[in-house]
Amino acid sequence: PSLEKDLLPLYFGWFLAKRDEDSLRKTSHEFLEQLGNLKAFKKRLLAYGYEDKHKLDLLKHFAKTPNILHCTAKFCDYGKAVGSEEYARQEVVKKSYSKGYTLHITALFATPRTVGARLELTEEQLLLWPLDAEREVMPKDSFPRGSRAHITLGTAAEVQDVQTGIDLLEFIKLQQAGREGESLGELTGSVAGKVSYFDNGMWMVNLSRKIEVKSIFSGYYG
Ligand code: 2AM
Repeated sequence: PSLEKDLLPLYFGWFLAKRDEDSLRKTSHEFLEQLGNLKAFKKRLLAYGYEDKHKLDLLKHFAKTPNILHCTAKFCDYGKAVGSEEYARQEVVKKSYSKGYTLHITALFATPRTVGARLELTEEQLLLWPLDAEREVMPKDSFPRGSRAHITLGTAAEVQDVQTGIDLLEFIKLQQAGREGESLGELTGSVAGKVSYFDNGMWMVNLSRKIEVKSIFSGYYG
């Protein structure tokens, strides 16, 4: 046994392969462009803090985009976050490290704060999902495991990345309460699907064809 402790990363997660990352960035632009051009969206600009439809460019609104597109599995904060050592010590985490995984994107969503992709984790991927991932940010509600799984695609200035998963759980909470959202049109092409509106500037498109992206499970130490 070594006396030295393993270094813990800022977070463990699935990192998109370069080619799929480039293509998902394009898909994200396409989503924001089509969403921003919807008549229904233009009528509901106030939620985004704009009164004049000529002033809102969604691509500019989400000023920050992550350097590396990924789905965070466990945020460790180099070991400062609760449960990081226990997480890293798990056999399944060690054995999955640097293995390839296909991620399944089922929906894209935008709120005044964040834009993201909703993921449907496989049974195998759920083994790497922390038991308290949902409770950690929304302790008062209960969600199926993996509900928070997402890829942050962008955030508005002053908004932290961690907000994307909170926004996603907000959508799911409404859906669990039986709210389907208002059906307000369809997007086409690579982002084809029905658009639902959930008040307060919360938009989601359920993709007619899931988007698959290749990824590698690893740690980010930057
Ligand atoms: P994200 O997973 O929603 O994109 C580095 O900050 C990464 O860790 C980001 O990808 C960020 O959000 C995620 N992150 C930051 N704080 C977190 C937290 N408290 N819980 C889970 N993930 C967090």
